[in-house]
Amino acid sequence: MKRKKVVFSGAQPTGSLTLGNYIGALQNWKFLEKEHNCLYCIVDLHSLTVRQDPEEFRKISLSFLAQYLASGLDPEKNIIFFQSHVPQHTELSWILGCNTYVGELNRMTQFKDKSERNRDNVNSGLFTYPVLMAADILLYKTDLVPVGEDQKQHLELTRDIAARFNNLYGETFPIPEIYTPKIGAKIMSLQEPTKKMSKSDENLNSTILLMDSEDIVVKKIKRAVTDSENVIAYRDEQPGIKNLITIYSCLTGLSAEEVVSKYEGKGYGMFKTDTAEVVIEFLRPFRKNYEDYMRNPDFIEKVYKTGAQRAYELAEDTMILVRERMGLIQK
Ligand code: ATP
Ligand code: LTN
Repeated sequence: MKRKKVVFSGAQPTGSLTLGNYIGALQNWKFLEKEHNCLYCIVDLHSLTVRQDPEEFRKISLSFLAQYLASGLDPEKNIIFFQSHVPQHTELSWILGCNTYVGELNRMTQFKDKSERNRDNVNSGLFTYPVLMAADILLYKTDLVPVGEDQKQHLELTRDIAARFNNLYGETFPIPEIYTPKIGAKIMSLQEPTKKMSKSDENLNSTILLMDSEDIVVKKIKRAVTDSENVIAYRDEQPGIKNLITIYSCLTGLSAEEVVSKYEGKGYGMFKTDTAEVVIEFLRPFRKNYEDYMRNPDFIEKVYKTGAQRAYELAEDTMILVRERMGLIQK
């Protein structure tokens, strides 16, 4: 029988998931769970590259797990776990780090951006962040990585590291492919629609959080920056409107062209009201599910403990091979 493809992805537990995270990544995670072996990780060690308050961090991490489940991921079908519960991630990260050049890491745009923004804490974890990400992916011999467009560069590096390892030590890792949505791979900030919507944005009006209340969603969409053309068109010259059309399209399944023709001749006011309605309709069941999961900490614990156990076994299989290939003495 043909081996099912392995899918791996993750998000950092910082802040709260945004509509950008959902449309760019989680919507595809759910789609892929049907026919693939999927691992969906909460990459808590990656979050430590920025200083976290320990109490708050613990809460956010658990809340992320509930958000994964609330967005519809089935814990029976998928392996859902915390990165820090499977120590092979950091072990492989060290080994891959010894096969990654400083020059390669220096080219990473996320490192440049994040070190600009955290000038007082440009730590070595921030620099080697992409190596840990490569380890996450390669540890499970992943074939497909569903992420947003901003992760393209990191995935290219992962592919280079995998190919280099295979060349030096023998065929070990499949070369993973990126999997992005056709439309919605980069949802933009509502306030600066030429910039990506990001959960760490300080301007709260820029992002729609999956946890936002209905009133807040209406306010944020009403305030979304548009332009003075007053024509609903899907084009780069109107990035604010284009972004709202994208959101509308991704949440309803209508194509961008269908959304445009539906609102032909209509004003921005009406389009924004309807877009807010579409978002609210989508968020309503999400919030209900989230609250149900948060009332059930035993279930949450069962999900992440089972997830870690299953992930550990797969990870150890790969590590036995990697240690062998590298000439490390087996335990
Ligand atoms: P941060 O601001 O903390 O860096 P983030 O919002 O970029 O966070 P991540 O945890 O880095 O979120 O990303 C989780 C997943 O969501 C990744 O696959 C990423 O590519 C995707 N993603 C993040 N923002 C967007 C966006 N605006 N549009 C589409 N996909 C996105
Ligand atoms: N760097 C990613 C999060 C991440 C990830 C991964 C995504 C860490 N490890 C492995 C896919 C596969 C981000 O979105 N910032």
